[in-house]
Amino acid sequence: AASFGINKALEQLGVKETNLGTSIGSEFFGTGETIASYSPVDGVLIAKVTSTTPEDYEKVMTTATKAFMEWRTVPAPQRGEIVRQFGEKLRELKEPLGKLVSYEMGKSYQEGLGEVQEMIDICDFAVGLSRQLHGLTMHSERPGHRMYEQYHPLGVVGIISAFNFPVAVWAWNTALAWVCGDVCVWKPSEKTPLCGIACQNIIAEVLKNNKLPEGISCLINGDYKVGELMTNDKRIPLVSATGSIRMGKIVAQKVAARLGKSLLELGGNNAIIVTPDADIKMTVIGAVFGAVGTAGQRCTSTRRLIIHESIYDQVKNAIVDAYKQLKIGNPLDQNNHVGPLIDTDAVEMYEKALQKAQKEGGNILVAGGVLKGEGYESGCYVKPAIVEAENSFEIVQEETFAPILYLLKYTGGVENAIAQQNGVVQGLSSAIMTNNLREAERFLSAAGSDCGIANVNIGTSGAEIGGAFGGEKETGGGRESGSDAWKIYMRRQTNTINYTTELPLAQGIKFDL
Ligand code: UN1
Repeated sequence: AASFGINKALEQLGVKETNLGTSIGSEFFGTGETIASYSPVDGVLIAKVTSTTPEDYEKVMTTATKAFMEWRTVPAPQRGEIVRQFGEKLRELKEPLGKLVSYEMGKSYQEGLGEVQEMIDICDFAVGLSRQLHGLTMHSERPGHRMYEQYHPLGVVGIISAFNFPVAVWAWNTALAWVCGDVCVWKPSEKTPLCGIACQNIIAEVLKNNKLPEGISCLINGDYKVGELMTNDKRIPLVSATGSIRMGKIVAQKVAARLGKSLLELGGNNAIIVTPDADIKMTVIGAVFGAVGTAGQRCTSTRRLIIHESIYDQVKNAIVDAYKQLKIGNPLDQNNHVGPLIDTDAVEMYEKALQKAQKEGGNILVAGGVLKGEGYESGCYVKPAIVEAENSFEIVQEETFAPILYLLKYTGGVENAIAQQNGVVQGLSSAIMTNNLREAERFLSAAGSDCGIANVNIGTSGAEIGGAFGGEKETGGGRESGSDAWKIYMRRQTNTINYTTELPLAQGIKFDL
């Protein structure tokens, strides 16, 4: 861990050898079993974190609930000021935090920095939003009456995040939730607990400097059992969960059983449609970054290319050529394009997926494989693979969190490509590469892509924070980040005020006493 300045980064972020993993602001405690965090970069133990026991959790929830009573009455623009200060701290610590993300999760340092940039961007967005939590006013049907609506703070928001965006997803939720007047309890992935400790240290300092109740930001750690404490907890009106479809179905049912709200960001099976009018050079860049960026571990990663038969060979050859340039290795070394997968379990899933693709009749164009030898000691480095396949293959229908790209062919009009693109259970991100206006508009129309994100001449990944982020069907339907995604973090109230001395009833009902 001595190389690439990791030790210094850990020190700057306040990450110790063993960290207490339950926290209310700057107070860290916890006696649960320790979770060891190994880096997929070099297989070295980075540090340990204690997990949260049910008793620890009770303490968190009691304090968080109390903190909410106070925080909800702080004017929203003042809450925005706290988020502004948080964004400033993130600017100061962008490099060490980006480095920790890279080292603990395995994405490239550039992408680690990009992730922290997303946190900074959402803070800026939230600061502006803190003066724009607007409701509408309506005209009453009754004389001397006025109607309007307000958005009030909701309560304690539970956040369950995944390893692949170990810091940004938390910030998308918290930055909005905090300006909305909520307090947050966060369970990061047990695969990236140190990113959680680092982020909590950053916000804790801001809360302390402003003498605010520290329960505004709480951290819990552990596996799904710790997450379940939140999904079953009536004191948590909203659970925001990012992860697999399997996890999302469990969370959704548990939260719905108590009529809570859930915001789900689940799997994607994102495709780029490449039409005869596509710019091939742009297609190659978009597709390759989409497929191998973050080693194929984004929920927006490009998993399928749906290519028109007339340009199929040309596109195929260009992409296969581009794959030859890819350098795989230590993600902190900026000469490398592709880092490791998160752990050896992920490597196993990747290998199984490739075997299955072949068994189902897929044609391996760029062979995968696990890398061995110097620099690959962690056992987590794999070669990005390309397989010619059919959309109907079972394995193509699944989201494999690894750099495997499936090439699919279509004939005839763009509607045939759209049918393949929509022909999966997931509905997160989608893209079309075309200079043909008719094709592009059709793709964006009501009869076009059924995804939450649909792009023209851009790949499937790398969404900006300003838009609402999320997807349809088994992706879970939640929306985070920009646009009006903030509304789910608030409770809506319709108010009708009568300023007369009469009490007329709505709908003209007569009720004389
Ligand atoms: C995720 O993979 O969970 O659009 C989120 C993107 C990023 C976010 C991905 N802004 O690729």
